[in-house]
Amino acid sequence: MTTAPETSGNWIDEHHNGVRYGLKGRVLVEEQSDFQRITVIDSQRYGKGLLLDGCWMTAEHQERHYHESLVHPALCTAAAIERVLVIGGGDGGTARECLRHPGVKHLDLVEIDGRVVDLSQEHLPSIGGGCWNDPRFHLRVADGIAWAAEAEDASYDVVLVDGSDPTGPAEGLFNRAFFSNCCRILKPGGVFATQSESPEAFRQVHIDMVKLIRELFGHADPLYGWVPMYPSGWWSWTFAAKDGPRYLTVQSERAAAVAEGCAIWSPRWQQGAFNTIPAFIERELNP
Ligand code: SPD
Repeated sequence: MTTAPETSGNWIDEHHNGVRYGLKGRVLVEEQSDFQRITVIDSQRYGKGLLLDGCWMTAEHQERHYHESLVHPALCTAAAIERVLVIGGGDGGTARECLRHPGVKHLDLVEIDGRVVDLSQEHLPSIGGGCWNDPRFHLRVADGIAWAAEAEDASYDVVLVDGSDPTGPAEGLFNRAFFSNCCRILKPGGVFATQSESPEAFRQVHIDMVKLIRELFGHADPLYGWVPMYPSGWWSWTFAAKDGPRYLTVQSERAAAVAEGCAIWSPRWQQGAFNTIPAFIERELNP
């Protein structure tokens, strides 16, 4: 194994609850948009990366942990996948993974901050890949909370929430009103998924989210994986459906269409990731 030589540059850290999570690199862009502070960096270990309000969002050489974990468990298990809604996800990584599924015919990506899209396209083009020019892809620079509130009942097969942490512009992506609308706009047989924070660094937020989503949809379970630069590195995504825990059963034809191009996700990985629920969380969720 070779180790990259130490380069000059500064430590760029996310600070959370008395711990810092950092990469060595240099800042390429630092700006205040209408919604948040956006930082684009070039790091020694993971290539170019993005922070919002000082929190890690993505980086070129580890983004697949996050995007594959959010997308394929939903896209491989929903009854149909023709119409997909992505709320947040302005770097394009979630849309890119969705559009690898040939069954997706129409994808709305609703991102509140157009500067996240512009800067991702300019500095992190590999993350969105071909999504920006895919005829199935529709970029809506708009508030995802309002979009979900105004969308028609049963209008999407899959709803994915790729927001940031529950402070700042993403705060409203964690509450009852928002999740109720996500449930309402999901078609029968549809699957909902959201990033659901760290079971270690955001333990109570994580547990409260899973409980709330389960109450509203009827069925919801967290899946556990890793995003090395996020707080604690240990992360979760929560999947929900109204007609039973269909997100547990992978459709083999869908899986076959994407598995070879995945670095992390596979049907076996998915089964294991749902099963690695830590005992203390299982006790809280199933008292
Ligand atoms: N602490 C990070 C929470 C997850 C943020 N979403 C990442 C965006 C990647 N598309």
